[in-house]
Amino acid sequence: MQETISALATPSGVGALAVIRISGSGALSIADKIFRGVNRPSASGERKVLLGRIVGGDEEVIDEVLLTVFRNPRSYTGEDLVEICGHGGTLVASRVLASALAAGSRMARAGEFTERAFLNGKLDLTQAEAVMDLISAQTPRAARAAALQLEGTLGSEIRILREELLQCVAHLEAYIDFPEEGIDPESGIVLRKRMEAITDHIQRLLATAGEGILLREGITLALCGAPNAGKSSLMNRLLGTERSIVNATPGTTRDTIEAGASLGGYPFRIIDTAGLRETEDPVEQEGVRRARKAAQDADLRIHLVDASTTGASVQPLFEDELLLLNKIDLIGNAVPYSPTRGLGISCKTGEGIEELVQVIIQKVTGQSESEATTHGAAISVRHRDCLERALAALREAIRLLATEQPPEILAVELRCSLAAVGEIVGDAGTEEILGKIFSSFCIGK
Ligand SMILES: Nc1nc2c(ncn2[C@@H]2O[C@H](COP(=O)(O)OP(=O)(O)OP(=O)(O)O)[C@@H](O)[C@H]2O)c(=O)[nH]1
Ligand SMILES: [Mg+2]
Repeated sequence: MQETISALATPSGVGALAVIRISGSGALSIADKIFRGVNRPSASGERKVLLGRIVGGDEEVIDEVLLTVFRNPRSYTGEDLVEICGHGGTLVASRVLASALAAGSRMARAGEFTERAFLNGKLDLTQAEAVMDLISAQTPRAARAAALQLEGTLGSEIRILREELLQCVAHLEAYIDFPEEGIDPESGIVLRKRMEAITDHIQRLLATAGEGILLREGITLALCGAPNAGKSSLMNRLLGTERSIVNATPGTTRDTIEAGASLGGYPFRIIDTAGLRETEDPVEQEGVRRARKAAQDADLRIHLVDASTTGASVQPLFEDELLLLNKIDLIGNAVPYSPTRGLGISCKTGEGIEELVQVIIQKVTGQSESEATTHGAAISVRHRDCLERALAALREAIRLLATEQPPEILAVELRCSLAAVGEIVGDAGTEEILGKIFSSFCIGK
Protein backbone atom coordinates (compact mmCIF):
# COMPACT_ATOMS: atom_id res chain seq x y z
CA MET A 1 0.00 0.00 0.00
CA GLN A 2 1.22 3.50 -0.85
CA GLU A 3 2.10 5.80 2.03
CA THR A 4 -0.06 8.85 2.50
CA ILE A 5 1.73 12.00 1.40
CA SER A 6 1.22 15.70 2.13
CA ALA A 7 2.61 18.92 0.70
CA LEU A 8 1.95 22.58 0.24
CA ALA A 9 0.53 22.88 -3.29
CA THR A 10 0.78 26.68 -3.56
CA PRO A 11 4.03 28.71 -3.52
CA SER A 12 5.34 29.39 -0.05
CA GLY A 13 5.06 33.06 0.82
CA VAL A 14 2.31 35.48 1.68
CA GLY A 15 -0.88 35.27 -0.41
CA ALA A 16 -4.63 35.24 -0.10
CA LEU A 17 -4.85 31.46 0.12
CA ALA A 18 -2.63 28.42 0.61
CA VAL A 19 -3.57 24.88 -0.40
CA ILE A 20 -2.26 21.81 1.40
CA ARG A 21 -2.80 18.44 -0.26
CA ILE A 22 -2.99 15.04 1.39
CA SER A 23 -3.15 11.94 -0.82
CA GLY A 24 -3.26 8.22 -0.08
CA SER A 25 -5.36 5.64 1.67
CA GLY A 26 -4.92 7.44 5.00
CA ALA A 27 -5.92 10.87 3.69
CA LEU A 28 -9.46 10.85 5.12
CA SER A 29 -8.51 9.51 8.54
CA ILE A 30 -5.69 12.07 8.78
CA ALA A 31 -8.18 14.78 7.83
CA ASP A 32 -10.52 13.50 10.59
CA LYS A 33 -7.71 13.86 13.11
CA ILE A 34 -6.85 17.46 12.32
CA PHE A 35 -10.17 18.93 11.11
CA ARG A 36 -13.01 20.17 13.34
CA GLY A 37 -16.32 21.02 11.66
CA VAL A 38 -19.96 20.01 11.49
CA ASN A 39 -19.15 16.95 9.33
CA ARG A 40 -16.19 14.60 9.50
CA PRO A 41 -14.24 14.39 6.21
CA SER A 42 -14.44 10.57 6.22
CA ALA A 43 -18.24 10.77 6.55
CA SER A 44 -18.67 13.33 3.80
CA GLY A 45 -19.61 12.63 0.18
CA GLU A 46 -17.44 12.98 -2.89
CA ARG A 47 -16.17 16.40 -3.90
CA LYS A 48 -17.77 18.05 -0.91
CA VAL A 49 -16.39 21.22 0.59
CA LEU A 50 -16.47 21.44 4.39
CA LEU A 51 -16.00 24.58 6.47
CA GLY A 52 -14.10 24.14 9.72
CA ARG A 53 -10.85 24.53 11.61
CA ILE A 54 -7.50 22.78 11.55
CA VAL A 55 -6.14 21.96 14.97
CA GLY A 56 -2.76 20.89 16.30
CA GLY A 57 -2.10 17.94 18.61
CA ASP A 58 -3.24 19.86 21.69
CA GLU A 59 -6.51 20.94 19.98
CA GLU A 60 -5.08 24.43 19.50
CA VAL A 61 -6.78 26.09 16.50
CA ILE A 62 -4.26 26.73 13.70
CA ASP A 63 -6.47 28.10 10.90
CA GLU A 64 -10.02 28.38 9.64
CA VAL A 65 -10.22 26.48 6.33
CA LEU A 66 -12.26 24.98 3.53
CA LEU A 67 -11.56 21.28 3.13
CA THR A 68 -12.44 19.41 -0.07
CA VAL A 69 -12.81 15.64 -0.14
CA PHE A 70 -12.02 13.66 -3.30
CA ARG A 71 -12.55 9.94 -3.10
CA ASN A 72 -10.52 7.29 -4.91
CA PRO A 73 -10.52 6.91 -7.91
CA ARG A 74 -12.12 10.25 -8.79
CA SER A 75 -9.26 12.51 -7.73
CA TYR A 76 -6.12 13.97 -9.32
CA THR A 77 -3.96 11.13 -8.00
CA GLY A 78 -6.62 8.43 -8.28
CA GLU A 79 -6.32 7.94 -4.49
CA ASP A 80 -8.31 9.41 -1.61
CA LEU A 81 -7.29 13.06 -1.68
CA VAL A 82 -7.98 15.99 0.62
CA GLU A 83 -7.28 19.62 -0.22
CA ILE A 84 -7.18 22.07 2.62
CA CYS A 85 -7.56 25.67 1.56
CA GLY A 86 -6.43 28.00 4.32
CA HIS A 87 -5.05 31.49 4.79
CA GLY A 88 -1.96 32.19 2.73
CA GLY A 89 0.63 33.05 5.35
CA THR A 90 4.01 31.32 5.38
CA LEU A 91 3.77 30.29 9.02
CA VAL A 92 0.11 29.35 9.14
CA ALA A 93 0.37 27.17 6.00
CA SER A 94 3.44 25.37 7.31
CA ARG A 95 1.65 24.74 10.65
CA VAL A 96 -1.31 23.17 8.82
CA LEU A 97 1.14 21.00 6.87
CA ALA A 98 3.01 20.07 10.08
CA SER A 99 -0.29 19.02 11.62
CA ALA A 100 -1.07 16.76 8.61
CA LEU A 101 2.42 15.22 8.84
CA ALA A 102 2.14 14.65 12.59
CA ALA A 103 -1.23 12.93 12.05
CA GLY A 104 0.42 10.19 9.98
CA SER A 105 1.47 11.34 6.50
CA ARG A 106 4.92 11.98 5.13
CA MET A 107 6.22 14.90 3.07
CA ALA A 108 5.66 14.35 -0.69
CA ARG A 109 8.63 14.30 -3.04
CA ALA A 110 8.76 16.64 -6.04
CA GLY A 111 6.11 15.59 -8.57
CA GLU A 112 4.88 12.70 -6.42
CA PHE A 113 1.18 13.58 -6.74
CA THR A 114 1.44 13.57 -10.54
CA GLU A 115 3.59 10.44 -10.46
CA ARG A 116 0.81 8.69 -8.54
CA ALA A 117 -1.74 10.01 -11.03
CA PHE A 118 0.37 8.37 -13.76
CA LEU A 119 0.87 5.11 -11.85
CA ASN A 120 -2.89 4.94 -11.18
CA GLY A 121 -3.66 5.39 -14.88
CA LYS A 122 -5.19 8.88 -14.57
CA LEU A 123 -2.68 10.32 -17.06
CA ASP A 124 -0.25 8.87 -19.58
CA LEU A 125 3.36 9.99 -19.34
CA THR A 126 3.01 12.67 -22.02
CA GLN A 127 0.11 14.18 -20.09
CA ALA A 128 2.07 14.07 -16.84
CA GLU A 129 4.91 15.90 -18.59
CA ALA A 130 2.40 18.40 -19.96
CA VAL A 131 1.41 19.31 -16.40
CA MET A 132 4.93 20.60 -15.82
CA ASP A 133 5.13 22.19 -19.28
CA LEU A 134 1.94 24.08 -18.51
CA ILE A 135 3.22 25.30 -15.17
CA SER A 136 6.53 26.45 -16.64
CA ALA A 137 5.17 27.87 -19.93
CA GLN A 138 6.63 31.32 -20.52
CA THR A 139 4.46 32.43 -23.44
CA PRO A 140 0.77 31.95 -24.31
CA ARG A 141 1.78 29.80 -27.27
CA ALA A 142 3.81 27.46 -25.05
CA ALA A 143 0.90 27.31 -22.60
CA ARG A 144 -1.51 26.43 -25.44
CA ALA A 145 0.74 23.61 -26.67
CA ALA A 146 1.06 22.23 -23.12
CA ALA A 147 -2.72 22.40 -22.59
CA LEU A 148 -3.25 20.40 -25.79
CA GLN A 149 -0.74 17.79 -24.71
CA LEU A 150 -2.47 17.60 -21.33
CA GLU A 151 -5.69 16.84 -23.17
CA GLY A 152 -3.91 13.88 -24.71
CA THR A 153 -3.16 14.97 -28.32
CA LEU A 154 0.36 13.54 -28.29
CA GLY A 155 -0.75 10.47 -26.34
CA SER A 156 -3.35 9.60 -28.98
CA GLU A 157 -0.84 10.10 -31.83
CA ILE A 158 1.46 7.66 -30.06
CA ARG A 159 -1.34 5.15 -29.53
CA ILE A 160 -2.12 5.24 -33.27
CA LEU A 161 1.55 4.66 -34.03
CA ARG A 162 1.60 1.73 -31.62
CA GLU A 163 -1.47 0.20 -33.23
CA GLU A 164 0.19 0.43 -36.65
CA LEU A 165 3.34 -1.26 -35.34
CA LEU A 166 1.31 -3.94 -33.58
CA GLN A 167 -0.44 -4.79 -36.84
CA CYS A 168 2.94 -5.38 -38.48
CA VAL A 169 4.06 -7.57 -35.57
CA ALA A 170 0.81 -9.57 -35.82
CA HIS A 171 1.35 -9.93 -39.56
CA LEU A 172 4.83 -11.38 -38.92
CA GLU A 173 3.71 -13.62 -36.11
CA ALA A 174 1.41 -15.45 -38.47
CA TYR A 175 4.58 -16.52 -40.29
CA ILE A 176 6.52 -17.35 -37.16
CA ASP A 177 3.81 -19.86 -36.25
CA PHE A 178 4.43 -21.61 -39.57
CA PRO A 179 8.22 -21.51 -39.86
CA GLU A 180 8.41 -23.73 -42.92
CA GLU A 181 6.85 -20.96 -44.98
CA GLY A 182 8.90 -17.84 -45.73
CA ILE A 183 7.19 -14.48 -46.21
CA ASP A 184 5.50 -14.76 -49.61
CA PRO A 185 6.37 -11.90 -51.99
CA GLU A 186 2.87 -10.41 -52.07
CA SER A 187 2.66 -10.30 -48.29
CA GLY A 188 6.17 -8.90 -48.17
CA ILE A 189 5.08 -5.96 -50.31
CA VAL A 190 2.11 -5.23 -48.05
CA LEU A 191 4.34 -5.41 -44.99
CA ARG A 192 6.96 -3.14 -46.52
CA LYS A 193 4.34 -0.56 -47.43
CA ARG A 194 2.97 -0.65 -43.90
CA MET A 195 6.40 -0.21 -42.37
CA GLU A 196 7.18 2.65 -44.76
CA ALA A 197 3.94 4.38 -43.81
CA ILE A 198 4.93 4.10 -40.12
CA THR A 199 8.36 5.50 -40.99
CA ASP A 200 6.63 8.54 -42.53
CA HIS A 201 4.42 8.90 -39.47
CA ILE A 202 7.42 8.87 -37.12
CA GLN A 203 9.23 11.36 -39.32
CA ARG A 204 6.24 13.70 -39.25
CA LEU A 205 6.30 13.61 -35.46
CA LEU A 206 10.07 14.08 -35.38
CA ALA A 207 9.66 17.21 -37.52
CA THR A 208 7.78 18.84 -34.62
CA ALA A 209 10.79 18.50 -32.31
CA GLY A 210 12.27 21.89 -33.23
CA GLU A 211 9.06 23.64 -32.29
CA GLY A 212 8.48 21.48 -29.22
CA ILE A 213 11.95 22.14 -27.85
CA LEU A 214 11.68 25.85 -28.61
CA LEU A 215 8.32 26.07 -26.83
CA ARG A 216 9.56 24.24 -23.76
CA GLU A 217 13.10 25.49 -23.39
CA GLY A 218 13.27 28.68 -25.42
CA ILE A 219 16.21 29.70 -27.55
CA THR A 220 19.20 31.86 -26.73
CA LEU A 221 19.94 34.45 -29.38
CA ALA A 222 23.28 36.32 -29.38
CA LEU A 223 23.52 39.68 -31.18
CA CYS A 224 27.06 40.17 -32.46
CA GLY A 225 28.94 42.45 -34.82
CA ALA A 226 31.25 45.41 -35.13
CA PRO A 227 30.83 48.43 -32.84
CA ASN A 228 27.97 50.73 -33.84
CA ALA A 229 26.25 48.16 -36.09
CA GLY A 230 23.09 48.62 -34.01
CA LYS A 231 23.13 45.52 -31.77
CA SER A 232 21.78 47.36 -28.74
CA SER A 233 19.16 49.07 -30.92
CA LEU A 234 18.04 45.64 -32.18
CA MET A 235 17.93 44.27 -28.63
CA ASN A 236 15.64 47.14 -27.63
CA ARG A 237 13.49 46.70 -30.76
CA LEU A 238 12.98 42.99 -30.07
CA LEU A 239 12.22 43.60 -26.40
CA GLY A 240 10.03 46.63 -26.98
CA THR A 241 11.86 48.50 -24.19
CA GLU A 242 15.01 50.59 -23.88
CA ARG A 243 16.94 47.90 -22.04
CA SER A 244 20.38 48.52 -23.54
CA ILE A 245 22.20 51.85 -23.91
CA VAL A 246 22.29 53.06 -27.54
CA ASN A 247 24.83 55.67 -28.54
CA ALA A 248 26.61 56.91 -31.65
CA THR A 249 29.96 56.32 -29.91
CA PRO A 250 31.41 52.97 -31.01
CA GLY A 251 32.13 50.70 -28.06
CA THR A 252 29.09 51.76 -26.01
CA THR A 253 28.16 48.25 -24.88
CA ARG A 254 30.95 46.65 -22.88
CA ASP A 255 29.39 43.82 -20.91
CA THR A 256 26.89 41.25 -22.17
CA ILE A 257 23.28 42.21 -21.43
CA GLU A 258 20.60 39.51 -21.26
CA ALA A 259 16.82 39.68 -21.27
CA GLY A 260 13.90 37.34 -21.87
CA ALA A 261 11.49 38.08 -24.71
CA SER A 262 8.57 36.53 -26.51
CA LEU A 263 9.09 36.48 -30.29
CA GLY A 264 6.20 35.21 -32.39
CA GLY A 265 4.82 33.62 -29.20
CA TYR A 266 7.99 31.65 -28.50
CA PRO A 267 10.26 32.24 -25.49
CA PHE A 268 13.70 33.67 -26.31
CA ARG A 269 16.69 34.83 -24.29
CA ILE A 270 18.38 37.69 -26.11
CA ILE A 271 21.99 38.65 -25.42
CA ASP A 272 23.37 42.02 -26.51
CA THR A 273 27.17 41.98 -26.70
CA ALA A 274 30.13 44.34 -26.97
CA GLY A 275 31.15 45.30 -30.53
CA LEU A 276 33.87 42.99 -31.82
CA ARG A 277 37.12 44.85 -32.59
CA GLU A 278 40.83 44.88 -31.78
CA THR A 279 41.44 47.14 -28.82
CA GLU A 280 44.12 48.06 -26.26
CA ASP A 281 41.55 48.88 -23.58
CA PRO A 282 41.54 45.96 -21.07
CA VAL A 283 37.87 46.50 -20.12
CA GLU A 284 36.79 46.41 -23.75
CA GLN A 285 39.02 43.38 -24.36
CA GLU A 286 37.14 41.55 -21.61
CA GLY A 287 33.85 42.68 -23.20
CA VAL A 288 34.94 41.23 -26.56
CA ARG A 289 35.96 37.98 -24.87
CA ARG A 290 32.54 37.75 -23.22
CA ALA A 291 30.82 38.55 -26.52
CA ARG A 292 32.60 35.65 -28.22
CA LYS A 293 31.79 33.30 -25.36
CA ALA A 294 28.09 34.33 -25.43
CA ALA A 295 28.00 33.74 -29.18
CA GLN A 296 29.59 30.34 -28.78
CA ASP A 297 27.09 29.25 -26.11
CA ALA A 298 24.00 30.65 -27.85
CA ASP A 299 21.60 28.52 -29.89
CA LEU A 300 21.52 31.10 -32.69
CA ARG A 301 24.02 33.83 -33.64
CA ILE A 302 22.95 37.00 -35.35
CA HIS A 303 25.69 38.90 -37.16
CA LEU A 304 24.66 42.52 -37.52
CA VAL A 305 26.39 44.90 -39.92
CA ASP A 306 25.82 48.54 -40.77
CA ALA A 307 24.37 48.51 -44.31
CA SER A 308 25.35 52.15 -44.86
CA THR A 309 29.07 51.41 -44.47
CA THR A 310 29.42 47.79 -45.59
CA GLY A 311 30.71 46.76 -49.01
CA ALA A 312 29.29 44.22 -51.45
CA SER A 313 30.29 41.19 -49.43
CA VAL A 314 30.53 40.60 -45.71
CA GLN A 315 33.10 38.44 -43.99
CA PRO A 316 31.13 36.03 -41.78
CA LEU A 317 31.87 35.98 -38.04
CA PHE A 318 30.50 32.49 -37.44
CA GLU A 319 29.87 29.54 -39.68
CA ASP A 320 26.14 29.29 -39.02
CA GLU A 321 25.27 32.95 -38.44
CA LEU A 322 22.13 34.78 -39.46
CA LEU A 323 23.38 37.87 -41.29
CA LEU A 324 21.48 41.15 -40.92
CA LEU A 325 22.08 44.44 -42.71
CA ASN A 326 20.92 47.17 -40.36
CA LYS A 327 20.21 50.85 -41.06
CA ILE A 328 18.61 50.24 -44.47
CA ASP A 329 16.75 53.52 -43.89
CA LEU A 330 20.09 55.20 -44.72
CA ILE A 331 20.57 53.48 -48.09
CA GLY A 332 17.20 53.91 -49.75
CA ASN A 333 16.17 50.60 -51.34
CA ALA A 334 15.63 47.62 -49.08
CA VAL A 335 18.30 44.97 -49.39
CA PRO A 336 16.77 41.63 -50.41
CA TYR A 337 17.46 38.57 -48.27
CA SER A 338 20.17 36.22 -49.38
CA PRO A 339 22.56 34.11 -47.35
CA THR A 340 25.54 36.23 -48.38
CA ARG A 341 23.91 39.62 -48.56
CA GLY A 342 21.75 39.23 -45.45
CA LEU A 343 18.29 40.38 -44.45
CA GLY A 344 17.78 44.12 -44.53
CA ILE A 345 16.33 45.75 -41.41
CA SER A 346 16.12 49.13 -39.78
CA CYS A 347 16.09 49.35 -36.00
CA LYS A 348 15.21 53.03 -36.46
CA THR A 349 12.03 52.59 -38.53
CA GLY A 350 11.20 48.99 -37.61
CA GLU A 351 11.36 47.88 -41.23
CA GLY A 352 12.14 44.18 -41.67
CA ILE A 353 11.78 43.36 -37.97
CA GLU A 354 8.62 41.27 -38.38
CA GLU A 355 10.22 39.40 -41.23
CA LEU A 356 13.31 38.88 -39.08
CA VAL A 357 11.19 37.23 -36.36
CA GLN A 358 9.75 34.89 -39.01
CA VAL A 359 13.21 34.02 -40.29
CA ILE A 360 14.46 33.31 -36.75
CA ILE A 361 11.49 31.01 -36.03
CA GLN A 362 11.95 29.25 -39.36
CA LYS A 363 15.63 28.76 -38.63
CA VAL A 364 15.16 27.26 -35.17
CA THR A 365 12.03 25.18 -35.78
CA GLY A 366 12.52 24.30 -39.42
CA GLN A 367 8.93 25.49 -39.94
CA SER A 368 7.35 28.83 -40.66
CA GLU A 369 5.13 30.29 -37.96
CA SER A 370 1.97 29.50 -39.94
CA GLU A 371 3.04 25.87 -40.38
CA ALA A 372 3.80 25.49 -36.69
CA THR A 373 1.87 22.67 -35.12
CA THR A 374 0.51 24.22 -31.95
CA HIS A 375 -2.82 22.66 -32.85
CA GLY A 376 -1.16 19.22 -32.82
CA ALA A 377 1.68 17.48 -31.10
CA ALA A 378 5.04 19.16 -30.57
CA ILE A 379 7.47 16.68 -29.10
CA SER A 380 10.16 17.12 -26.44
CA VAL A 381 13.79 15.99 -26.32
CA ARG A 382 12.77 12.80 -24.47
CA HIS A 383 10.07 12.01 -27.03
CA ARG A 384 12.53 12.67 -29.85
CA ASP A 385 15.08 10.23 -28.38
CA CYS A 386 12.41 7.51 -28.15
CA LEU A 387 11.17 8.16 -31.69
CA GLU A 388 14.70 8.12 -33.11
CA ARG A 389 15.27 4.70 -31.56
CA ALA A 390 11.91 3.51 -32.89
CA LEU A 391 12.79 4.77 -36.37
CA ALA A 392 16.23 3.12 -36.39
CA ALA A 393 14.73 -0.27 -35.44
CA LEU A 394 11.99 0.10 -38.04
CA ARG A 395 14.48 0.93 -40.77
CA GLU A 396 16.49 -2.11 -39.78
CA ALA A 397 13.32 -4.23 -40.10
CA ILE A 398 12.71 -2.82 -43.59
CA ARG A 399 16.30 -3.64 -44.54
CA LEU A 400 15.97 -7.19 -43.18
CA LEU A 401 12.76 -7.70 -45.14
CA ALA A 402 14.46 -6.57 -48.34
CA THR A 403 17.24 -9.15 -47.78
CA GLU A 404 14.65 -11.89 -47.13
CA GLN A 405 15.67 -12.58 -43.54
CA PRO A 406 13.49 -14.89 -41.42
CA PRO A 407 10.39 -13.30 -39.90
CA GLU A 408 11.62 -13.88 -36.31
CA ILE A 409 14.52 -11.49 -36.84
CA LEU A 410 12.23 -8.85 -38.29
CA ALA A 411 9.85 -9.29 -35.37
CA VAL A 412 12.68 -8.59 -32.91
CA GLU A 413 13.35 -5.23 -34.58
CA LEU A 414 9.66 -4.36 -34.71
CA ARG A 415 9.27 -5.15 -31.02
CA CYS A 416 12.25 -2.86 -30.29
CA SER A 417 10.50 -0.14 -32.23
CA LEU A 418 7.26 -0.80 -30.38
CA ALA A 419 9.00 -0.65 -26.99
CA ALA A 420 10.63 2.69 -27.85
CA VAL A 421 7.27 4.14 -28.93
CA GLY A 422 5.61 2.77 -25.79
CA GLU A 423 8.24 4.45 -23.62
CA ILE A 424 6.85 7.83 -24.72
CA VAL A 425 3.50 7.24 -23.02
CA GLY A 426 5.10 5.27 -20.18
CA ASP A 427 4.09 1.73 -21.11
CA ALA A 428 7.05 0.24 -19.38
CA GLY A 429 7.85 3.15 -17.09
CA THR A 430 11.09 2.10 -15.47
CA GLU A 431 11.92 3.74 -12.15
CA GLU A 432 14.87 5.50 -13.73
CA ILE A 433 12.75 7.18 -16.43
CA LEU A 434 10.01 8.14 -13.98
CA GLY A 435 12.55 9.43 -11.46
CA LYS A 436 14.12 11.65 -14.10
CA ILE A 437 10.78 13.07 -15.24
CA PHE A 438 9.10 13.68 -11.91
CA SER A 439 12.13 15.04 -10.07
CA SER A 440 11.95 18.15 -12.30
CA PHE A 441 8.47 18.91 -10.90
CA CYS A 442 7.78 21.14 -7.95
CA ILE A 443 6.77 19.70 -4.58
CA GLY A 444 3.00 19.57 -4.17
CA LYS A 445 2.36 18.91 -7.89
N1 LIG B 1 19.73 55.43 -39.15
C1 LIG B 1 19.81 54.41 -38.32
N2 LIG B 1 20.57 54.47 -37.24
C2 LIG B 1 20.63 53.41 -36.43
C3 LIG B 1 19.89 52.24 -36.70
N3 LIG B 1 20.16 51.34 -35.72
C4 LIG B 1 21.02 51.94 -34.87
N4 LIG B 1 21.31 53.20 -35.30
C5 LIG B 1 22.22 54.14 -34.68
O1 LIG B 1 23.52 53.60 -34.68
C6 LIG B 1 24.25 53.98 -33.51
C7 LIG B 1 24.78 52.76 -32.81
O2 LIG B 1 23.70 52.00 -32.32
P1 LIG B 1 23.88 50.96 -31.17
O3 LIG B 1 22.62 50.21 -31.08
O4 LIG B 1 24.37 51.59 -29.93
O5 LIG B 1 25.01 50.06 -31.80
P2 LIG B 1 25.82 48.84 -31.14
O6 LIG B 1 26.06 47.86 -32.20
O7 LIG B 1 25.14 48.38 -29.92
O8 LIG B 1 27.19 49.53 -30.78
P3 LIG B 1 28.26 49.13 -29.65
O9 LIG B 1 27.54 48.91 -28.37
O10 LIG B 1 29.15 50.31 -29.60
O11 LIG B 1 28.97 47.94 -30.15
C8 LIG B 1 23.26 54.79 -32.67
O12 LIG B 1 23.50 56.17 -32.90
C9 LIG B 1 21.91 54.39 -33.21
O13 LIG B 1 20.93 55.38 -33.06
C10 LIG B 1 19.08 52.22 -37.88
O14 LIG B 1 18.40 51.25 -38.21
N5 LIG B 1 19.08 53.32 -38.66
MG1 LIG C 1 25.66 48.27 -28.01
